[in-house]
Amino acid sequence: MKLVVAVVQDKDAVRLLESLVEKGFRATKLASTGGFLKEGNTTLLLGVEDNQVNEVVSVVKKTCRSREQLVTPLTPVGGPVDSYVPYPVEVLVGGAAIFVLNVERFDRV
Ligand code: 2BA
Repeated sequence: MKLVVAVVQDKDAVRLLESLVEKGFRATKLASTGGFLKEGNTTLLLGVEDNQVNEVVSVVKKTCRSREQLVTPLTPVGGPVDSYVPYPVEVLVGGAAIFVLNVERFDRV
């Protein structure tokens, strides 16, 4: 058995969850925050059989898409604030970051 952990954008999360549940997968949705942007994203946990991992990954790939996001850098601490102009920079946020972990034991009681 494997645990698939997928970090996705909030905008794709509901559609992704619907597609996965429609295909019979069990999933848990967690509210998470990206370490870099410090904005909300969604982490899905799915316990699946080894032979189902590829199907889950392909549903994620089909449902989630990359988006450009503007980020305004913070004012440098201790630096000259009056001459600092915080130009927004574009960051490409991926469709999903997917991790596949081995599950040692799974119980449902
Ligand atoms: P964030 O950490 O908020 O990152 C959002 C996007 O910012 C990233 O998109 C990437 O394009 C950029 N970024 C992240 N760290 C950066 C850095 N040190 N320098 C420059 N740009 C950086 P993605 O790579 O698609 O990641 C989207 C979200 O997936 C991340 O949100 C994070 O929550 C999660 N994630 C991605 N890789 C991860 C990893 N190796 N471990 C844990 N979570 C990860």
